[in-house]
Amino acid sequence: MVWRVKAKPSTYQCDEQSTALIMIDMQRDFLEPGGFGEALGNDVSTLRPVIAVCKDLLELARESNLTIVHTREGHLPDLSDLPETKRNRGEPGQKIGDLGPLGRILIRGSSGHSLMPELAPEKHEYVIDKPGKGAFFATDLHGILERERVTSLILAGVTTEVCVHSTVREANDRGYDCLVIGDACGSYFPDFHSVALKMISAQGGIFGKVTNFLEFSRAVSE
Ligand code: TIU
Repeated sequence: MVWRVKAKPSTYQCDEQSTALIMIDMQRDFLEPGGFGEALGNDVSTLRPVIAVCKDLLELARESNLTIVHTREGHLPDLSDLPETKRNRGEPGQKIGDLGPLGRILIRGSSGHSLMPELAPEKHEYVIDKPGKGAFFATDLHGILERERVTSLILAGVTTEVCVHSTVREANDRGYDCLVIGDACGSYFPDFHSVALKMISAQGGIFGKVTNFLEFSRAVSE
Protein backbone atom coordinates (compact mmCIF):
# COMPACT_ATOMS: atom_id res chain seq x y z
CA MET A 1 0.00 0.00 0.00
CA VAL A 2 1.45 3.36 -1.04
CA TRP A 3 0.77 6.30 1.26
CA ARG A 4 0.71 9.85 -0.09
CA VAL A 5 1.11 12.36 2.72
CA LYS A 6 0.37 16.05 2.23
CA ALA A 7 3.60 17.67 3.39
CA LYS A 8 5.90 20.64 2.95
CA PRO A 9 7.34 21.37 0.47
CA SER A 10 5.51 18.61 -1.48
CA THR A 11 3.72 15.28 -1.14
CA TYR A 12 5.70 12.59 0.67
CA GLN A 13 5.30 9.05 -0.59
CA CYS A 14 6.12 5.82 1.24
CA ASP A 15 4.78 2.34 1.92
CA GLU A 16 4.52 0.39 5.15
CA GLN A 17 7.03 -2.32 4.17
CA SER A 18 9.95 0.08 3.80
CA THR A 19 9.06 2.68 6.44
CA ALA A 20 10.12 2.99 10.08
CA LEU A 21 8.93 5.27 12.85
CA ILE A 22 11.88 6.78 14.74
CA MET A 23 10.74 8.11 18.13
CA ILE A 24 13.54 10.33 19.41
CA ASP A 25 14.47 10.58 23.11
CA MET A 26 11.00 10.72 24.70
CA GLN A 27 12.72 10.27 28.07
CA ARG A 28 11.85 11.46 31.55
CA ASP A 29 15.21 13.29 31.57
CA PHE A 30 13.90 15.71 28.94
CA LEU A 31 10.20 15.83 29.79
CA GLU A 32 9.98 15.74 33.58
CA PRO A 33 11.22 18.10 36.28
CA GLY A 34 14.48 17.04 37.92
CA GLY A 35 16.14 15.66 34.78
CA PHE A 36 18.71 16.78 32.23
CA GLY A 37 16.40 19.24 30.43
CA GLU A 38 15.71 21.14 33.63
CA ALA A 39 19.38 20.95 34.68
CA LEU A 40 20.14 22.89 31.49
CA GLY A 41 17.80 25.65 32.68
CA ASN A 42 14.76 24.75 30.57
CA ASP A 43 11.05 24.80 31.43
CA VAL A 44 10.23 21.15 30.70
CA SER A 45 6.46 21.74 30.77
CA THR A 46 6.76 23.17 27.23
CA LEU A 47 7.26 19.61 25.94
CA ARG A 48 4.23 18.01 27.62
CA PRO A 49 1.71 18.52 24.74
CA VAL A 50 3.93 16.40 22.48
CA ILE A 51 3.39 13.23 24.53
CA ALA A 52 -0.24 12.73 23.45
CA VAL A 53 0.58 13.26 19.76
CA CYS A 54 3.52 10.83 20.00
CA LYS A 55 1.20 8.27 21.64
CA ASP A 56 -1.31 8.53 18.76
CA LEU A 57 1.52 8.29 16.24
CA LEU A 58 2.98 5.24 17.96
CA GLU A 59 -0.42 3.51 17.97
CA LEU A 60 -0.93 4.27 14.28
CA ALA A 61 2.54 2.91 13.47
CA ARG A 62 1.77 -0.26 15.44
CA GLU A 63 -1.57 -0.76 13.65
CA SER A 64 0.26 -0.27 10.33
CA ASN A 65 3.02 -2.77 11.25
CA LEU A 66 5.81 -0.26 10.70
CA THR A 67 9.28 -0.97 12.01
CA ILE A 68 9.45 1.02 15.24
CA VAL A 69 12.64 2.41 16.78
CA HIS A 70 12.81 4.31 20.07
CA THR A 71 16.01 6.17 20.88
CA ARG A 72 17.42 7.24 24.25
CA GLU A 73 20.23 9.72 24.76
CA GLY A 74 22.48 8.74 27.63
CA HIS A 75 25.84 7.57 28.89
CA LEU A 76 27.48 4.59 30.55
CA PRO A 77 27.69 4.77 34.38
CA ASP A 78 31.50 5.08 34.18
CA LEU A 79 31.12 8.03 31.75
CA SER A 80 33.59 6.41 29.34
CA ASP A 81 31.41 7.42 26.36
CA LEU A 82 30.99 11.02 27.53
CA PRO A 83 33.29 13.65 26.05
CA GLU A 84 34.58 16.14 28.62
CA THR A 85 33.26 18.96 26.43
CA LYS A 86 29.71 17.60 26.73
CA ARG A 87 29.97 16.99 30.50
CA ASN A 88 31.25 20.50 31.16
CA ARG A 89 28.33 22.25 29.51
CA GLY A 90 25.56 23.50 31.77
CA GLU A 91 25.43 24.73 35.36
CA PRO A 92 28.15 23.44 37.75
CA GLY A 93 26.70 20.79 40.09
CA GLN A 94 24.10 19.78 37.52
CA LYS A 95 26.30 17.90 35.10
CA ILE A 96 25.66 14.61 33.32
CA GLY A 97 26.36 11.81 35.81
CA ASP A 98 25.47 13.86 38.90
CA LEU A 99 22.75 12.59 41.21
CA GLY A 100 19.39 14.33 40.74
CA PRO A 101 15.79 13.60 41.77
CA LEU A 102 15.44 11.14 38.85
CA GLY A 103 18.74 9.38 39.60
CA ARG A 104 22.04 10.10 37.87
CA ILE A 105 21.44 12.65 35.14
CA LEU A 106 21.38 11.15 31.62
CA ILE A 107 22.94 7.85 32.74
CA ARG A 108 21.74 4.53 31.32
CA GLY A 109 19.73 2.62 33.91
CA SER A 110 18.66 5.65 35.96
CA SER A 111 14.93 6.40 36.12
CA GLY A 112 15.42 9.73 34.33
CA HIS A 113 16.94 7.91 31.37
CA SER A 114 13.82 5.76 30.83
CA LEU A 115 11.19 6.43 28.19
CA MET A 116 7.92 8.08 29.24
CA PRO A 117 5.58 5.34 30.50
CA GLU A 118 2.85 6.39 28.02
CA LEU A 119 5.29 5.59 25.19
CA ALA A 120 6.81 2.39 26.56
CA PRO A 121 8.20 0.19 23.81
CA GLU A 122 6.65 -3.18 23.02
CA LYS A 123 8.83 -6.30 23.04
CA HIS A 124 9.57 -6.50 19.32
CA GLU A 125 10.36 -2.77 18.96
CA TYR A 126 13.95 -1.54 18.80
CA VAL A 127 15.44 0.65 21.52
CA ILE A 128 18.67 2.40 20.55
CA ASP A 129 20.93 3.86 23.21
CA LYS A 130 22.94 6.72 21.81
CA PRO A 131 25.67 8.82 23.40
CA GLY A 132 25.27 11.69 20.95
CA LYS A 133 22.56 13.92 19.61
CA GLY A 134 22.20 12.12 16.27
CA ALA A 135 20.80 8.56 16.44
CA PHE A 136 23.29 7.20 13.88
CA PHE A 137 26.45 8.25 15.74
CA ALA A 138 28.04 5.30 17.63
CA THR A 139 24.93 3.09 17.29
CA ASP A 140 23.88 0.21 15.02
CA LEU A 141 20.76 2.05 13.77
CA HIS A 142 21.90 2.07 10.12
CA GLY A 143 22.56 -1.70 10.19
CA ILE A 144 19.16 -2.39 11.78
CA LEU A 145 17.36 -0.31 9.16
CA GLU A 146 19.28 -1.99 6.34
CA ARG A 147 18.38 -5.44 7.70
CA GLU A 148 14.72 -4.37 7.94
CA ARG A 149 14.95 -3.01 4.36
CA VAL A 150 13.80 0.39 5.55
CA THR A 151 14.37 3.37 3.25
CA SER A 152 11.78 5.87 4.55
CA LEU A 153 11.81 7.37 8.05
CA ILE A 154 8.95 9.02 9.93
CA LEU A 155 10.49 11.10 12.74
CA ALA A 156 9.09 12.47 15.99
CA GLY A 157 10.32 13.32 19.49
CA VAL A 158 12.43 15.85 21.32
CA THR A 159 13.93 18.25 20.86
CA THR A 160 13.13 19.51 17.39
CA GLU A 161 16.27 21.57 16.80
CA VAL A 162 18.70 19.29 18.66
CA CYS A 163 18.27 15.50 18.52
CA VAL A 164 15.50 15.37 15.91
CA HIS A 165 17.43 17.73 13.63
CA SER A 166 20.75 15.94 14.13
CA THR A 167 19.11 12.61 13.32
CA VAL A 168 17.33 13.93 10.22
CA ARG A 169 20.62 15.33 8.93
CA GLU A 170 22.47 12.06 9.56
CA ALA A 171 19.63 10.05 7.98
CA ASN A 172 19.51 12.30 4.92
CA ASP A 173 23.24 11.85 4.33
CA ARG A 174 22.77 8.06 4.49
CA GLY A 175 20.09 8.16 1.79
CA TYR A 176 16.92 7.86 3.88
CA ASP A 177 13.80 9.72 2.79
CA CYS A 178 12.67 11.61 5.91
CA LEU A 179 9.26 12.88 6.97
CA VAL A 180 9.09 14.87 10.21
CA ILE A 181 5.75 14.97 12.05
CA GLY A 182 5.95 18.56 13.28
CA ASP A 183 3.35 18.44 16.06
CA ALA A 184 4.89 15.20 17.38
CA CYS A 185 8.16 17.10 17.94
CA GLY A 186 8.83 19.62 20.66
CA SER A 187 11.38 22.19 21.76
CA TYR A 188 11.94 24.21 24.93
CA PHE A 189 12.00 27.18 22.53
CA PRO A 190 8.84 27.57 20.39
CA ASP A 191 10.61 29.83 17.91
CA PHE A 192 13.45 27.31 17.44
CA HIS A 193 10.82 24.59 16.85
CA SER A 194 9.13 26.40 14.00
CA VAL A 195 12.37 27.57 12.40
CA ALA A 196 13.88 24.08 12.71
CA LEU A 197 10.94 22.62 10.80
CA LYS A 198 11.27 25.33 8.14
CA MET A 199 14.98 24.54 7.79
CA ILE A 200 14.13 20.93 6.93
CA SER A 201 11.48 21.67 4.31
CA ALA A 202 13.10 24.77 2.74
CA GLN A 203 15.09 24.65 -0.49
CA GLY A 204 12.84 21.96 -1.96
CA GLY A 205 13.12 19.81 1.18
CA ILE A 206 16.87 20.03 1.73
CA PHE A 207 16.85 17.41 4.54
CA GLY A 208 13.34 15.98 4.13
CA LYS A 209 9.68 16.89 4.34
CA VAL A 210 7.43 18.10 7.17
CA THR A 211 3.80 17.33 7.96
CA ASN A 212 1.52 16.98 11.01
CA PHE A 213 -0.14 14.00 12.64
CA LEU A 214 -3.56 14.69 11.10
CA GLU A 215 -2.20 14.67 7.54
CA PHE A 216 -0.15 11.56 8.23
CA SER A 217 -3.13 9.67 9.69
CA ARG A 218 -5.34 10.79 6.78
CA ALA A 219 -2.87 9.34 4.28
CA VAL A 220 -2.61 6.07 6.21
CA SER A 221 -6.38 5.59 6.45
CA GLU A 222 -7.13 6.45 2.80
N1 TIU B 1 18.98 20.20 25.11
C1 TIU B 1 18.19 19.82 24.13
O1 TIU B 1 17.39 20.59 23.58
N2 TIU B 1 18.22 18.52 23.67
C2 TIU B 1 19.10 17.53 24.05
O2 TIU B 1 20.06 17.75 24.78
N3 TIU B 1 18.84 16.27 23.62
C3 TIU B 1 17.81 15.94 22.75
O3 TIU B 1 17.32 16.78 21.98
N4 TIU B 1 17.31 14.72 22.82
